[in-house]
Amino acid sequence: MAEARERTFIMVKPDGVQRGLVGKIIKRFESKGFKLVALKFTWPSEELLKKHYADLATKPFFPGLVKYMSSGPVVPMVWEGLNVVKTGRVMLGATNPADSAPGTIRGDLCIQVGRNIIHGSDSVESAKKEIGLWFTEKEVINWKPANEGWVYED
Ligand code: DAT
Ligand code: MG
Repeated sequence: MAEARERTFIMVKPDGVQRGLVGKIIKRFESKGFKLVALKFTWPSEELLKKHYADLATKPFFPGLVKYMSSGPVVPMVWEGLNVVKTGRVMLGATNPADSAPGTIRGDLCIQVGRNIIHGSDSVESAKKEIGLWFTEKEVINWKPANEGWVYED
């Protein structure tokens, strides 16, 4: 299924790591049926985060955002599957956890916008940009999970 090869960039932010939520977050994407194709544990530089959030550079919260995001290790990942960018955003919930529906990751696991534990690409285009920023081509793995035929129709 060619459409099932869409990819998104998901990252557990420093507060998600410090709070021990990495496994829980990975589990949600795994249980859904999405395929993990890249993952690392890394303490990101301010330089990388400024590139990652370049679109928000003029926002008043930008300096605080970069400081928070570079305050500890994070878990960047690439997940693959049908409509994974859009569905991934739905699974994350609204940017501000005060507006995130219960049942979403942010709705269930955090309270404030400046500590919202997880990042997810907002379009296929930004996913491509973000994946290229955080991973080399070799680090993104093409593989076929044993259960794939049971997740998708023929
Ligand atoms: P999202 O992470 O849902 O894609 P975004 O791209 O608009 O949201 O913003 C990136 C991050 O910046 C967001 O996850 C948390 C932070 N942020 C956004 N709006 C903010 C605000 N008004 N005050 C503080 N932090 C904010
Ligand atoms: Mg965003």
